[in-house]
Amino acid sequence: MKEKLEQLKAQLAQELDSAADALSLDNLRVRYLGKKGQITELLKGMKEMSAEERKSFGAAVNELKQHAAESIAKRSQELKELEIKKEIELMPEFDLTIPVKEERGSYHPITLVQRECERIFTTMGFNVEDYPEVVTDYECFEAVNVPKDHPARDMQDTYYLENGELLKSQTSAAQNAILRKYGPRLMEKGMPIRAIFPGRCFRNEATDATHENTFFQMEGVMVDKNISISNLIYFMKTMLSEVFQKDIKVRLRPGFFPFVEPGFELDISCLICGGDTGCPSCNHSGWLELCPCGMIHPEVLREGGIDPEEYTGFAFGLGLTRLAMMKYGIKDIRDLNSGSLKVMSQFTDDK
Ligand code: FA5
Repeated sequence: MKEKLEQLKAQLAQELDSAADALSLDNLRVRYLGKKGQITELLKGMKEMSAEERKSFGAAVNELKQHAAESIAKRSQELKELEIKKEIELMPEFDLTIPVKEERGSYHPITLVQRECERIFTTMGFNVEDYPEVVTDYECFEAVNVPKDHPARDMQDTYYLENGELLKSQTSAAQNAILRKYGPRLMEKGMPIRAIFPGRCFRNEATDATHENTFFQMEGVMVDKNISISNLIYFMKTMLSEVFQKDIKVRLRPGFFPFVEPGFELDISCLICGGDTGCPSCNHSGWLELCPCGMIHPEVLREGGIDPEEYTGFAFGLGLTRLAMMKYGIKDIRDLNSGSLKVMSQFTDDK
């Protein structure tokens, strides 16, 4: 029996050498160590042996079994390494010293100004909120004091969906949700509501150098006890001087929006023509409507669950796309949606 074990061991060594891939190695394992494998079969002959013989033979078979398992594992590892070596040899040669062609993309100018505005407002304690692009008539209009049939609806030619919902025509659509979200905290802890909510807006408009049918706004609200127009003017001034990093001419004039009282139009002097001559980028007026704003109408506060007798607040609707135009000197707003890499690649993100 001892010779039989030696013979099996030698035979295994030979077959292992010639097993050239994982499949033949697995077949080999089954032939030796499987339920009906040659080593397993050896144990079956032990029934006829004496107790003494059984003990020593059993130990020898177990030793062979362990040897076989280890040799198969070792061969499997060798085969894997051989496989990797082969793959490496087949790889095309490359020269590590050739300089890399650095063609990196850049962020879109609107993304850049949006991030800049978010940075400015978050340092002043504002939260940044996200809001869906498809909203209900209630969110976009009724909740902000624009009931059905109100003439102010004509100011925005809205895209309606077949299910009655609409593509957000103004970021004001999020005002009610924001007031409801932060209002309870305001009342419990006496903390102001301070939030900005940038978003894409859609209007069925004829396009020109300053009008697109798809553009970005960034709405902001602040509500607390004793908020006044001076707070509004302070935040608008801070935002503009931080964005432009230089003095720019600003004009505040009365403006009508049903969700604010009083309401203002905040225009900036056109930075394309300098504001003196007028150009297509400012509709030849020298001024660009940038950020209407005002004190939140009591009805809007009430609809948002806030008592207008106790609290006041301001809101603004910054035209982010127009801000990007002015900041980067882009003469025509349509270039921003053109998808032209030639135009966009001028604005590298160094943030
Ligand atoms: C509004 O949308 C109001 N919801 C803003 C507001 C919010 C007022 C809170 C008061 C309080 P308006 O339609 O004027 O207002 O748009 C606001 C700004 O968005 C404009 O000043 C302009 O900068 C930008 N904007 C409006 N329409 C377009 C357009 N078609 N293309 C590009 N920018 C636009």
